[in-house]
Amino acid sequence: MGIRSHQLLLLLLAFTISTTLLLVLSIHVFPDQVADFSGEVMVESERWILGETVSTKERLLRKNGYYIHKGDVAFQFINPVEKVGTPEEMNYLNMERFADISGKEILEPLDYDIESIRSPENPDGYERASATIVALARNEDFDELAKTILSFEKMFNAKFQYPYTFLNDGTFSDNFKKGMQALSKAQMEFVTIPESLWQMPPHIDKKKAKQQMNKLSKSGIKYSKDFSVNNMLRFFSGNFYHVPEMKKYRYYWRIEPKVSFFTELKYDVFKYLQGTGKLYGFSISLYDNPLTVETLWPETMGFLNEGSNFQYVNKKGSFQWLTENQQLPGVNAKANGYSTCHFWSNFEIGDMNFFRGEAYSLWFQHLDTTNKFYYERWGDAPVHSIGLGLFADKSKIHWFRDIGYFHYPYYNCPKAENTRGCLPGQFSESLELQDRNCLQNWIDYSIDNLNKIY
Ligand SMILES: Nc1nc2c(ncn2[C@@H]2O[C@H](COP(=O)(O)OP(=O)(O)OP(=O)(O)O)[C@@H](O)[C@H]2O)c(=O)[nH]1
Ligand SMILES: [Mg+2]
Repeated sequence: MGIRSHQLLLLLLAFTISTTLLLVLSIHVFPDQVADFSGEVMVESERWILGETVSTKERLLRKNGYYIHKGDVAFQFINPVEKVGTPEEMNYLNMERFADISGKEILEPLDYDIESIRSPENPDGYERASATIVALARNEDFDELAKTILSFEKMFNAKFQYPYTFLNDGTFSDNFKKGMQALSKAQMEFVTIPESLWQMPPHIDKKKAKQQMNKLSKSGIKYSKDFSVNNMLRFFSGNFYHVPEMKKYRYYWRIEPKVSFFTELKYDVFKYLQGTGKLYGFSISLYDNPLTVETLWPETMGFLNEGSNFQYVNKKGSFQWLTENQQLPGVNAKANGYSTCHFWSNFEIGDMNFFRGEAYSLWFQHLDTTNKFYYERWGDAPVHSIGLGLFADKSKIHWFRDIGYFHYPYYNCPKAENTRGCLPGQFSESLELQDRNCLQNWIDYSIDNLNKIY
């Protein structure tokens, strides 16, 4: 029995309607599945969806937030957790989310067997990790640094006695040395930094540097006439781990004058990093003044696009945190695509092998050749942060949420039974500074499961 022509027509009509329906459904109801197609079919369908021509690079950038190819590396903020609002609303939303998180009582990291790295009964025979507590200071910093050390000893180091390395571009006085040694039973080394690692490189145009720093100082940015601030920032960016006395060690904990610790720690933080394979720990994350890093991001892109440098980028990097542009879009624009979010470097616990490694070293050398540690006043905090954000797996960067800490004017303060003297969740005493906090962006874009860590 043959099919009649009107039956054939009906069949054809039904087929056309169902395929159109399927196409519409696949685009609107299952957009991810569509986005997972590869090749020209995808590009064609996306053209259809967006009504515009989209190159493969553009498509991947919009999908992943990064495009990493030889000579062609780009990053883009793609709003992965779909936060919507004006900058003010975004600030408020982030504050609320952060307050929620801070309301949870925590104690120690959950992603490691902390019992296996408890403080010893007697620190004398303790087998320590390869680590040092490092402080850069001048003789006149003695009083303020002594207060830090007293607080640090009480909260952590009296139990472990990790050795201290004091660094200075000048010479430490006998009073400084004797006074410090009286504060702790731990070993102490007092080091004069080799000039080659500290001094302004000879090819810097001093007149130009002075003009640039004068300009910045009018915007309230701290600098010193003798360029010691620039020397210090460059030293911490790319040289502190090359000081011969530092080369003995793998891990460091940086401390500073005028900081406070509020948490009594009962585990070895260095062994925590070592055991988890983590590379870096921070306590506070905030936006920077974009005037000091106007071209740090473009110069970095220049490096990544040279030769085979694209290969150094870690595909699991913290790209969204580095490129976020919702809370302070003006800051991102002035910094040419860099959010300016950084780990505040007056507190750092890290693995110096990361900084000594090929990716970070070559990138730092590239940055150094631009002379912009002196012409723009790049800081060690954004330099460390961009380096880590690009070359390290984000899961290897640890927010030491449990360590209560203060460096004027910002806090990290957990709600924890072993933390006293700070207000849980407080970022700053000044309400006006609240929008400087970008820790919530770190939590949203770089931590897969916060509850697994604390
Ligand atoms: N030896 C030496 N140490 C320095 C010099 N400049 C800064 N430091 C130290 O480097 C660290 C950072 O300097 P700070 O003045 O605290 O810089 P900052 O944290 O950006 O600024 P503050 O907000 O004032 O603390 C501190 O440990 C200082 O003691 C210097 O020229 N020589
Ligand atoms: Mg300081």
